[in-house]
Amino acid sequence: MACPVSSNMDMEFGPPAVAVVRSVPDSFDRCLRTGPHAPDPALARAQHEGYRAALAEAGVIVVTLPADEAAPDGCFVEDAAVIFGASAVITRPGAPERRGETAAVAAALAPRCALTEMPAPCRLDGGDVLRVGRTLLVGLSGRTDRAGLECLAAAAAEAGLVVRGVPVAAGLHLKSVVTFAAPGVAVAYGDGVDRAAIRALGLDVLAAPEPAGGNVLALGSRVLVSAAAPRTADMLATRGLTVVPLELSEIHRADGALTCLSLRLPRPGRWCA
Ligand code: CIR
Repeated sequence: MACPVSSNMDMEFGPPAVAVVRSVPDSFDRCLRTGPHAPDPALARAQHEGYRAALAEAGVIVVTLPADEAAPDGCFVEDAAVIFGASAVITRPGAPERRGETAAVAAALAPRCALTEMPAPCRLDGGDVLRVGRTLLVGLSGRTDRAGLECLAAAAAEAGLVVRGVPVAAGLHLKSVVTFAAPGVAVAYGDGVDRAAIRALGLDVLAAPEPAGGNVLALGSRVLVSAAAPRTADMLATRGLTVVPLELSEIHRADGALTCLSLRLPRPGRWCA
């Protein structure tokens, strides 16, 4: 179902047509992480299955790439590309350990989008790119630098999109702490990102009460929310959204969340979160 547009847009928001995901490897317990507890790969795999099922229930075609044991963080496909619609950029991930993940993602996207590859020394993770209409807000984080932003901006301009930068003072990525929830509405956790930059996109910014509430995945009138953020879920439900809670404990242990587990391709003429 398409939803009304918000103010900076001349395209309608809607759920994605297709989501590309990648299975969780047995090596997931060797992922990059900042917390003390390694994730359990088997439980993470079950949670990943729940995520795929939630996408499918929302009418999204789910394309699942096989796990690669040499890529412990490979299930976080969002970081490997930025999709504009008919075209996409394959990123140069900010963490050197993750650069081997992009080839499989590029191969999966090649039949669906015209691809360009971000050259060295640019660094950019897709988790730092928040799309709202024709604007891409790019987080300047520990993973994404100014050169990555400028490289993305050049490719985005060809797709009719504009790029703006915003410093990320806390959190792994921009979308670790702020995401689009519904037309006109974003959720943000903490003060690591200047909310004026989000409001400048024409969005109201709702304060997420829990850290896991800063990353939700908007799928039309439905929104996926971590089960670790029940108050954020209630807040979004009072806005009339259909909230789908998902268990993600092992994904969070790897510093991941909802958006980073998929690459979403919009329906023709629409944009998606
Ligand atoms: C990493 O540190 O790169 C992974 N363990 C987590 C990546 C999460 N990706 C994302 O939020 N876009």
